[in-house]
Amino acid sequence: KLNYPPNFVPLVRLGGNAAALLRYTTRNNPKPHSWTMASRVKRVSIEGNIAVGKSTFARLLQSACPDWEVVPEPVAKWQNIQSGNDFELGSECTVNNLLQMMYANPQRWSYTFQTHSCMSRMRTQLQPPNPRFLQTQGSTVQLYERSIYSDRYIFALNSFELGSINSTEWTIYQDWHTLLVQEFGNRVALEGIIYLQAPPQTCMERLKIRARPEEQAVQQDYLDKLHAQHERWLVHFEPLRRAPVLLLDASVEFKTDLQVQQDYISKVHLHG
Ligand code: UDP
Ligand code: D5M
Ligand code: MG
Repeated sequence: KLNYPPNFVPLVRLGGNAAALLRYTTRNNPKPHSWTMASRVKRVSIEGNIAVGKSTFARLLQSACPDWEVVPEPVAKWQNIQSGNDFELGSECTVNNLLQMMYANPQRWSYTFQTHSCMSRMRTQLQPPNPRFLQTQGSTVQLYERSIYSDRYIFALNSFELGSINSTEWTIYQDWHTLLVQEFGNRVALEGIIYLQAPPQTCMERLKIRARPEEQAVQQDYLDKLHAQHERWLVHFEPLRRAPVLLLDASVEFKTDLQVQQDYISKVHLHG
């Protein structure tokens, strides 16, 4: 028998998101906001090529909009996969860097990487907002760096086109991805996308400045392909037109130029 707290009202008919959020707010706050307030969550993702400046832009938005919940990309988790931690049996804990394994041997590790990154993003997108960010008026905004959609329509697709995942793996990937999106549909749907667009050469320069060890072998050619995938997906792909895409020119130095920052932040506000 399920033991609901006294103020829990099952709202199953409102859908998964509603029920999950209510459970969350009920558990964390004995006097939850009215349901209609808590249910208005806007999920927005920042998309763009590797090293275009997504994390930098997310940090800018976080300081400009402190009431928005900015959820970072779980890249540190991919660099730190712990296995064999069954201490009771005395086995050693091994730490694997899946990001490095994928770049070192894409044929062997790309499918594994895609399953892991998509599951971690799915988990992120299903997270109800931290009560700290729940708004009593207007919408609660959750901002992600990339999404379960770019995982599929940019990276997994690209891996398949490059031959790093084979046609059997691609079929299996699409099968479970479609099922997850169908099942969790309204709990993961994006309300909008911010597309940071820049020539792949600029991304290569920034990738070198950042100097993440795992990415040392990344070639210009790979960023060119990812750029083409972004353009195909965010500029030309019909079904996405339902989620408005705000295109920002990331080739300019927005990290240091305060005027550009102000302009982009006001565009984000105008858009939303
Ligand atoms: N960067 C920069 N100018 C910009 C934006 C970013 O020099 O206008 C640098 C940033 O400091 C970092 C690198 O580019 O060293 C990649 O940025 P970030 O990690 O934000 O990129 P992401 O991979 O998250 O898109
Ligand atoms: O992305 C973080 C790093 O992770 C960068 O090297 C790209 C890689 N990445 C992220 N998602 C995927 C998927 N789904 N497949 C393959 N590689 C991926 P950054 O752009 O630096 O924030
Ligand atoms: Mg980043």
